Amino acid sequence: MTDFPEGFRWGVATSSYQIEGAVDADGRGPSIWDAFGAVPGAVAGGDTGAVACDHYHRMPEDVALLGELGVDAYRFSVAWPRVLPTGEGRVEQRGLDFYRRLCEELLGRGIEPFLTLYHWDLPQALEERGGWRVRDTALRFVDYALVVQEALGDLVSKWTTFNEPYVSSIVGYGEGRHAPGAREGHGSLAAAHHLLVAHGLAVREMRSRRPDHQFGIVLNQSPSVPVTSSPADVAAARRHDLLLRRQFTDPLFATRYPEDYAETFAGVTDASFRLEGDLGVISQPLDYVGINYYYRQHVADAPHRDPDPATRTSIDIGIDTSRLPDVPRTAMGWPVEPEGLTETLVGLKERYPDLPPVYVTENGCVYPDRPGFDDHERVEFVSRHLAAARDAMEAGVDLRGYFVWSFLDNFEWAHGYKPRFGLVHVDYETLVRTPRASFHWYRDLVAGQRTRSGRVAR
Ligand code: PNW
Repeated sequence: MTDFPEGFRWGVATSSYQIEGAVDADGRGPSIWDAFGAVPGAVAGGDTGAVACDHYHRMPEDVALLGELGVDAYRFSVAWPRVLPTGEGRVEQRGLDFYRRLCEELLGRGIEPFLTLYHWDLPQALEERGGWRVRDTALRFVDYALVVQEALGDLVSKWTTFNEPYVSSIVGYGEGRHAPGAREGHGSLAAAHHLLVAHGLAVREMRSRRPDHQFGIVLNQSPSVPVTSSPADVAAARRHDLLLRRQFTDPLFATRYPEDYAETFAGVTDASFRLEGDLGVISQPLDYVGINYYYRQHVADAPHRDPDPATRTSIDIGIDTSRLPDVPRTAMGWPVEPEGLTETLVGLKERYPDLPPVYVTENGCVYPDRPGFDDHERVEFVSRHLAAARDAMEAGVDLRGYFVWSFLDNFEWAHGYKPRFGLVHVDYETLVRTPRASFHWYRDLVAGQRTRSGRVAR
């Protein structure tokens, strides 16, 4: 492995609903994922996050494992319904205390907390008032963010507002594959916008209280590649790129709405959720942007499924993303294309010259387990993506760190527990944690890189 620069951050990532379990502990309120998990057929195997990895009760053991891994950064999320059980009003101190203890344990082992405020577990009470379709939820988010900053601001200085607003809005309110399971056009596009407004308002308020803190957002990004060079497929790939990326990145990093938005969503939305001044709020200067990269998107032109724009969902934009290239795939069925990470990072920098520094905040894979947890495919996957990240740095991208998804096997949303992304295997019967071969490999890699930077630093 080529060397990374001194100070490059090495981490692993998780999220609250995917690992914590303990959904009724210490006054936690229900989230949209608790409600969604109760809908028959919504999650594979009827799995729910009720127990998950029971991280809420096993946190010190898990942080000890992070210490063994030797990472210097841990990306996790705070569950809004643990802090404000109904999304607003009464603060649940026991929920905050858990995250305080987590941060103290991390710092005690020299691991910096990279805290995400929202990784998809909206308090159900707010969903019942419209969820992200309504602007009021953005205001409630700001209040929540300030409660957490006030409680943990002496321990945490890296604050990510949202993980993948695309998934919260378009997969949750458009495709319906995620909570809250809605299939809407206008509603899901309103959700996308309100998430961005919530981000901008929260950054503005949090920064005014703690100018010394660092603020960012995490976006899932990947190139949208047309399956042929025909004008129809090229246009389809551009529509897909708008849906997945530019409806978020243009407002965030260029203070504009994409010029092809109205045409792509004609009849689906009139964008009446946009208010005067929103772009100025959304485009707050950021200290970093996190990129989650898994695979490239391959897009072909296709007919709309619903001929009537008025009843169409936002994902029904005349595209087919099922035509995958003839390359090896992971057990998720995702094509392995590390060069897509280089293209993503370099492409972002080209489109947005003022892009803030970047972290790869998620990257990882699933393969079937074999006896002894010798997951050499994962080792190869991560090392090839690290090489691709290095290529992007050579090309001028200011990349500051890399986080493997994930530290532990966990609740993989609508897929339930079957896909295992962890460097650490979790036995869901006994909850015993067993490091895989990739854990030991990553530990050695990180140790080598950190010793090297240590030596350079002295
Ligand atoms: C990420 N989808 O994104 C998430 O941030 C993690 O929580 C998740 O476990 C990881 O990827 C692996 O899937 C996703 O469209 C992005 O279904 C998109 C989807 C799911 C997860």
